[in-house]
Amino acid sequence: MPVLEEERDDGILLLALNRPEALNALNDELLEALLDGVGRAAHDNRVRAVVLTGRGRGFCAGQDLKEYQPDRDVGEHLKTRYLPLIRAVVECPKPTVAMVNGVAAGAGMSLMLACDLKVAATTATLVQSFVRIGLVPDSGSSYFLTRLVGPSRALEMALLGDPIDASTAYQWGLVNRVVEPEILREATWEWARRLAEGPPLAQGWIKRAIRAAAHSTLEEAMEREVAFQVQAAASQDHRRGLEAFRERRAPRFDGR
Ligand code: LHQ
Repeated sequence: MPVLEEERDDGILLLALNRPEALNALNDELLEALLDGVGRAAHDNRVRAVVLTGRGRGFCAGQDLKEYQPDRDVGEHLKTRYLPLIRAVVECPKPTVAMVNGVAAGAGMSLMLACDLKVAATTATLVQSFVRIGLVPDSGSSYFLTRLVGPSRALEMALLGDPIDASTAYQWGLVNRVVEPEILREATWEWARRLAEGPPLAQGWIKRAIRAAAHSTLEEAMEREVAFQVQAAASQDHRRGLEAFRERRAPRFDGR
């Protein structure tokens, strides 16, 4: 069985971590498959939205601690595998959705946080488990967490290492939507389908603008908005959007 399963449904690409016996912990093979999968999705015109999920009862338990040896060069491991993966998800021009079916721990939570939208099952939990094994948040967790929940809650999660349930994650703004496990796929698909029908060029610029705004001044953000808007306004998708609005019908976007 492949450690990463791929399913395609029109413009939606599902990447499913498939090591359920280890709650989809990340070993070298899975890390490589994920980086390859997200990288290919970025360049494949048929892919218009990417959904990440886990098979079995977990989303992702972070680094596989059974395969990991502490005498290994951790810095090198992070820099050559984890950081490129987080960058690839954040910089992917297609919208990414985490379908959080179960526990997301350590770098598994970082991976979830790197996605643009998060739909969680009521049974999902999030845990900054690093401190429990004497480590510190990595793979973007300190960055994403602090921006999403503020330093006080970020410190609570990172220092205590206690799991939070899906409803707390929703109240704190760590996930966008919480649904019963039976309808997790349906609810995720509702959004993924809409994203896959959206204007790809504008979506890419929206991602870049919002991500960059987190560390920009108002002036810098507005300048960036102008630059992206000039390009968006010159697109065929924009003309199609306007026509559809005037004719009171749904637009068809194709990324030109
Ligand atoms: C696992 C794992 C796992 C292997 C559950 N590995 N088998 C990057 C690079 C370099 C240095 C290190 O750091 C990093 C980044 C990181 O991600 S560090 C953080 C690594 N992850 C963790 O510390 C989480 C470890 N796991 C847990 O704390 C718990 O398993 C959680 C809270 C995720 C789930 O708890 P439970 O629901 O009670 O499940 P469980 O503990 O019974 O696990 C089920 C099985 O999955 C079990 O195997 P077994 O054969 O006994 O049934 C676990 O051993 C296995 N598993 N996480 N990371």
